[in-house]
Amino acid sequence: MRDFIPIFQECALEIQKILKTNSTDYLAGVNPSGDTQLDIDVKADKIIETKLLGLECVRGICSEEKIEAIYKKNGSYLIAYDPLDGSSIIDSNLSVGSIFGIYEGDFEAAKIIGAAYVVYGPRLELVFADKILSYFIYNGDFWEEKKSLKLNQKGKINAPGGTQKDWSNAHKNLVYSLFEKGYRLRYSGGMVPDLHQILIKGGGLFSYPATLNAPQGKLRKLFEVFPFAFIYEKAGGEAIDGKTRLLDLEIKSLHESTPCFFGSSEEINEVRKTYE
Ligand code: AFP
Repeated sequence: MRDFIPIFQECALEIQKILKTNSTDYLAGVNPSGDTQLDIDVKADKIIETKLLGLECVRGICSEEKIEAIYKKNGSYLIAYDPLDGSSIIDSNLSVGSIFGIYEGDFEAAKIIGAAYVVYGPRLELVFADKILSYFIYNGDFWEEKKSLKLNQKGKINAPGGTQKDWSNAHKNLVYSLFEKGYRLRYSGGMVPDLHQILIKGGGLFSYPATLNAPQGKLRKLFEVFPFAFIYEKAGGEAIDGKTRLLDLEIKSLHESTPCFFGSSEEINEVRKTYE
């Protein structure tokens, strides 16, 4: 499994190059999840597809940018990925990311056995989880492994996603009650940097609830939610849809989304009290 680390690192370096040099113009179409597509979304997707399908151990891939999964005859791992998450904030030069989930058998939460994400920011960073969580920073020559990341029981960050006027009253109360307890707003609109920040600072809450305009939330189970749920649990945190553990959810179609909450135990308990 750790053989994927150098592969994800190679993808990260290639994608970082196109981020620095290519245009951030939108293409005419939308991807299968309904988001407008950028030229670099498609290029990043191709880089990852080529690398992953070239590996003997990979049996199939599916991407947020593709309607269907692609399968080969042999191999044992299935990889679901979001090649470039945060397309709508690239033009403002904020950090964006790539997200990977490694599955064995089927593209299902119960079958996830590893996950990773890359942060393209002022620095290039990779977090990889299988049985343990590993954290790497690229120093210009090679990837240096750093001390692993761990969530405390409680943090100070409140990162609430979604259109606020479309939040339920219960959700509004949850978000505002955290501010009243001293939590600080930290939200960029990129899932990767927002969740990375909570991990780096040791705790907090990221929420993307069901809203009036998105009753199933916005974030996709396979490409965004399950990989981060896996990583947060490995870091000692929790990840739920309000009531149920995200990694216990079923999935009916590749591009399905779900409400989701990621954080340290104390904040997730507040979410449970609100939603149960
Ligand atoms: P884009 O890829 O369209 O920019 O969406 C990013 C994203 O899927 C995720 O990275 C963010 O957490 C979430 O959307 C932000 O959504 P809101 O702008 O609705 O809060």
